[in-house]
Amino acid sequence: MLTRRTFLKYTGATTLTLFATTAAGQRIAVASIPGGSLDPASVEKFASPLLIPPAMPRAGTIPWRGARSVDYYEIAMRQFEQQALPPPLPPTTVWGYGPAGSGTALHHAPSLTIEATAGVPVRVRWINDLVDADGRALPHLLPVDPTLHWANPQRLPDRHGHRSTDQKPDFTGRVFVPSDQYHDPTTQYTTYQGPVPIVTHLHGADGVGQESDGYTEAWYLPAATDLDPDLATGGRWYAYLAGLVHQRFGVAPEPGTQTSQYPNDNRPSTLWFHDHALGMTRLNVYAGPAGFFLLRDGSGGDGPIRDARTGGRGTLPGPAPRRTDPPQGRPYYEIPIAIQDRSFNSDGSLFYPDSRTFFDGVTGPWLPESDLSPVWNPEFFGNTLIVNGRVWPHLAVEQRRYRFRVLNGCQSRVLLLDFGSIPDVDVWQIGNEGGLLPEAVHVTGDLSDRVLLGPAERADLVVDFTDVPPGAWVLHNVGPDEPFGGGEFEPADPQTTGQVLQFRVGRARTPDRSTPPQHLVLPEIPALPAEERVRRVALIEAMSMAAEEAPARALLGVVVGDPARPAGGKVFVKEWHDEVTEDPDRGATELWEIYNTTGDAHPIHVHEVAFEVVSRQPILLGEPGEDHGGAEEHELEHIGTVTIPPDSSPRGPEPGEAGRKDTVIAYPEEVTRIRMQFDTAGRYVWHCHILEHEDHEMMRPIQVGQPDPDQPS
Ligand SMILES: [Cu+2]
Repeated sequence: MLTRRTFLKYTGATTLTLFATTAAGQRIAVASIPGGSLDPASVEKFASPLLIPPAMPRAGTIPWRGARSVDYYEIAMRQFEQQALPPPLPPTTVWGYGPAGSGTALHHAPSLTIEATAGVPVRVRWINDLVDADGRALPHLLPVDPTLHWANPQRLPDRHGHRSTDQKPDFTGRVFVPSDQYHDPTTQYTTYQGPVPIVTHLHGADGVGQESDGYTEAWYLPAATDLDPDLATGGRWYAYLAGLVHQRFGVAPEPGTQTSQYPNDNRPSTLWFHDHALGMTRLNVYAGPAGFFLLRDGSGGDGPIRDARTGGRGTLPGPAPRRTDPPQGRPYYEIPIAIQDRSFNSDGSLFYPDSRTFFDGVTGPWLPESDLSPVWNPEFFGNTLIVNGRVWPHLAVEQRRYRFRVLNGCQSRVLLLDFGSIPDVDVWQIGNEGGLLPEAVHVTGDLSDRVLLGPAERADLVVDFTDVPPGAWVLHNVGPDEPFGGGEFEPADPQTTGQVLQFRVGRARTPDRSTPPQHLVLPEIPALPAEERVRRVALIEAMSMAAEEAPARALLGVVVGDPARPAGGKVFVKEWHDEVTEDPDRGATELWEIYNTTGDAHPIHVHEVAFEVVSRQPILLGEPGEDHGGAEEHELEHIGTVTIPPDSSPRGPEPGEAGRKDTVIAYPEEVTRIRMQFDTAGRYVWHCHILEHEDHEMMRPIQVGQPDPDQPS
């Protein structure tokens, strides 16, 4: 038997308030998902039109060696109000990205789309403009738990008395209280109320330099007028990476900003950008900042696509919004669709839990009296779905083909999109995170009308409404309102999170010249070189020693020894601050075996690469044996073993996982194998994209090539 300390099994603790158990032991939904004071059932559905984000205006172009020029953007993150809920419900205060020169007129959450061209680098000056009208720093919209390994701009000391950013503060001798009860810093501590650390990562940027990747410890505060001089204005890696930007691109460091240059060397694909600050990504992203970054080839397309009927050029549905479009826009047949989950209060404000009690009813004691953080929740499921920033919108479509680039931008939620209630719709998946698939996958023919998307995954879909009768039809979500494990589960509440978007189908107004997806011949994708080494890593969930069935942290680790041998491989926990263990040589191709020892599926994302999904295989989990050999080199516990049963065999990737990906679902009690080539030297990360997990601390550094002697230790 496994002890709770070693391998976690979710037992439904997250859903005690939601489900009752029948006599036969089956769970049945009894209530909607808890959330803010706004009852999601009271929100009128499909009242607002879907916002199709226009293209982000450039600040200019810059001559650049080798390339024709660089597309240059200045993008500020600001706080503003947005009508996320349908009127007359009140607007919501959110954060979002927008052009720095336009106030907040062009700000939105998610933001306007960056349109990029392969081979033409994009340079962005990202500005932390979370300040009020007088330039004073704004506090976070949401409760920041100060007990995680997080940005920590106050440099609160750790348990060794060491004062630094990017560490886990020690609150010995103090007790957690909500901010409105906080009055005595010698005996109490509370949520962080100071200026907000941010750093932007372009998710899916392959071959990006470390100086531009948005390293999680390279956050920065706004250049506010009232900054406390005791605060660090940037994270541990901020100055070093800003120095590299200066060297490589000639852009001098400037407080409150981050300059990134994306080479756009990867295949045409659907990328997105979002915040990545250490230990607070879940909160920063929930507040709104995210946007699409669409990379196209030099002709505005996706590489050489042919029509099998003629052998000539094939065409995908379009156009998408362009920078040159008139302000009122045009008819668009290529539309990005970001699906996110949020809960609201009746005043329109975003709801996010301000206490761990919300998650599983545990009432403490909290750190430092136990191992439980007072505010962090192990997962979060919003009780509404927003699409491109609006709750349950509608989209008027014609009886023709559309291209939808769908992003799961949720916190913890795995989506299982279901087209099954749209009569005679024909759906094909043509791409994923890494660009077009080698061949189109027939979703309505071969995949039971369903598309599975873990957090941060993308699906490029051609949806053909040609034969759909005029009328209003709903795209459903039948994924779970709780952690996804890949097996049987209760689908999302059909009244709320079970609905995504309504299509209002009308007659075609223009001829459809796009190639029917069954006739598409998509570009070949060269296979990666054979791997030079196999690296074994682990996904781990640590349970609290203080409370029953209460997850305390999500973690990564390493596996030592070959799990295919009878003795199995030993699993060791690695925390964020532990020495780097994932250290590929520059240019090396590696096969990573990701051993999931937890009870849930985790969407695993690796920065800087586009990988191949190779296979998955069941594993057996075991308790640590008597032999602790090998433990000396790993400071933390040997928490268990993983073994590949001799009678099991690997299975290949799912149809939508062909080609290249940057995020992959690792199922419980399985090893997931991915192959990737690390082309660019520097410091990056790999992590779970369940944002609550990533923050505490299911994330580890990657060091590609030799570390620079000048880089932070
Ligand atoms: Cu996870």
